[in-house]
Amino acid sequence: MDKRLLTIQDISCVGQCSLTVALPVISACGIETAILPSSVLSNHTAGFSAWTFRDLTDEMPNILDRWKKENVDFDAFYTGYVSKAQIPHILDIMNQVARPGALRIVDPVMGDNGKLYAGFDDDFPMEMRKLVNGADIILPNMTEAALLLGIPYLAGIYTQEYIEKVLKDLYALGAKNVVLTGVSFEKGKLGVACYDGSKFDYYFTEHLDVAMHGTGDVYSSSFAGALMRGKSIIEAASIAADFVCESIRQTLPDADHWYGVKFEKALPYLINRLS
Ligand code: PXL
Repeated sequence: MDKRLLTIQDISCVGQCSLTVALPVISACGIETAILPSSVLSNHTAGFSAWTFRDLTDEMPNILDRWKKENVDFDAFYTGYVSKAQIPHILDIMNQVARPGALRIVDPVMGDNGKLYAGFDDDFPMEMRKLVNGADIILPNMTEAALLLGIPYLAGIYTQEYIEKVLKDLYALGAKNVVLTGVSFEKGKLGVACYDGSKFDYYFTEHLDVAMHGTGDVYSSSFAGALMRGKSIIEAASIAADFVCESIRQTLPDADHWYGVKFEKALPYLINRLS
């Protein structure tokens, strides 16, 4: 049977993030992608002056009920930007409409550059731990790692010893695999560190020194798509890193394009890497 993935995150109508990234990217990987919108915003919250927000928590149990009656189930769940109140509903969904061996891929979307995104309270990271515990793979950036662990956020270049301690501490929160993004051991190189409880894996790319929104969602979506296509965790983590770089390269010529990356133009590259 072909694989079917459910992704749970917001619809930011404009802004090249969350579901407007996950749906096209994972579909382009050849994987049937079902969506559960956690909320609808006019645009994302990082850089626009304001936004509208419609919470959809109340629909979650209704939708789950329908799916159970229709025998709808999934091979994988991939969660992104969600709220505190949604976490128990998401756990219900993962428990009740899973095919045998279904994967739980959790991007603990909470913040970037050392700060929580607007709209999340300081107690959110403790709730997010409930999604992390029991996940097959978590994909935090360095900010989200610090928030989950309750440690200060450090920017810049890290020692291997520091990164491996962070990976072990994240693993101890109950995730079977940790894929940590935004890792750098030397100037000019940026990448990802993976830990499965016994061994560490690394992959680095050229550090394109520009800050662009939505790259975390482009990363996690392409990781999920590649993993569902049968790639190993380190292969999927590497393909996703290269796809983000290619998306940034496609965006650089347009200096006015500030709110996201032009991942659409990089999709042929991603498809090529998977074939
Ligand atoms: O890219 C993460 C993200 C997702 N959804 C919303 C956001 C952000 C980042 O700011 O605001 C609504």
